[in-house]
Amino acid sequence: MTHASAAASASGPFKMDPDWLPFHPNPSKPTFVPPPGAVDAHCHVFGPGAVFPYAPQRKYTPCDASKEKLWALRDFLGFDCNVIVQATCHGADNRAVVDALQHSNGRARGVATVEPDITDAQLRELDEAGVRGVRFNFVKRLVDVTPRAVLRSIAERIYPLGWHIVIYFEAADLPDLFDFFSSLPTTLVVDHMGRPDVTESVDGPGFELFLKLLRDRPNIWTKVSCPDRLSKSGPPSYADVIPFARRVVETFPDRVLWGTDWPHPNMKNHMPDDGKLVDFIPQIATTPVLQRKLLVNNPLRLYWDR
Ligand code: 0GY
Repeated sequence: MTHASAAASASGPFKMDPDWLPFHPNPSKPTFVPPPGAVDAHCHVFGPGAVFPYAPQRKYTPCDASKEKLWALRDFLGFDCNVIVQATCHGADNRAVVDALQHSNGRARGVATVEPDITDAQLRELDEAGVRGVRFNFVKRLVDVTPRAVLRSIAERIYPLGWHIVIYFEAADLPDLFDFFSSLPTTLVVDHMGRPDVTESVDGPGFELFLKLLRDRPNIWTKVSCPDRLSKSGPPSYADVIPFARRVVETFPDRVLWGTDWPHPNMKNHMPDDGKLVDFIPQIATTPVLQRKLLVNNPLRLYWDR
């Protein structure tokens, strides 16, 4: 796969942030071959800004990252399907995700961001396009805080559709959010293992609280994704993240998902090689049975049950 990073910029009236790192121009071919039907269950599309404008309230302006580039990466890495998660730079305007879903030949599902005043007809349209969840974001550098009462009202609206809620927060905020998450009615999917501090012990109190959340609540899943965001030891092996992800995969094998996080928004110290991220998978899911659950059975159950 080749696409010049020089071509990776925002389009239309948008200029990507000066410190923005574009996605890897030429990822390596992974050694690990994903099982047939494998799903990249966390990735994004950005714009193109000329067609799908970035939101006025966004906290960053990325490079464009089109659905065509995402499909090319999917094929190159040996995956069959994608779950495209609405990125905060598009606010609650889900048109770029919906467009990608509608052009995926059924090989993509989506997670949207919605406002509480969305109508039932609009929710049904998203569902018909392939949306199966909404995302609640608690990371303050990405979004302004939405009151919990508003989030709860959205949760109650989407529950009858059988959708789930993807939640993104940082480990330091979990004590405050724990009871709120426990009280939500739907399946929840925690992004990136709740962003643990991997300089702490995998048996330490911070990660134990996260494990307790999943132990206490069988409706809570997690993505064992983004070693590149969590690691202090760095690429290409992200060795310090392995014990955390492996613990989660082995303890909750039927409630884990994996994703590339392409095009890797807001990476500041390096841009991961997507091929190396795929080679991380057998380090954390060490048997073919665990790999099949992580990459095929679990995402199919959550996103392709209809
Ligand atoms: C991720 C992580 C990030 C960004 C977003 O929607 C987003 O803007 O999710 C981040 O900056 O940590 O999961 O893509």
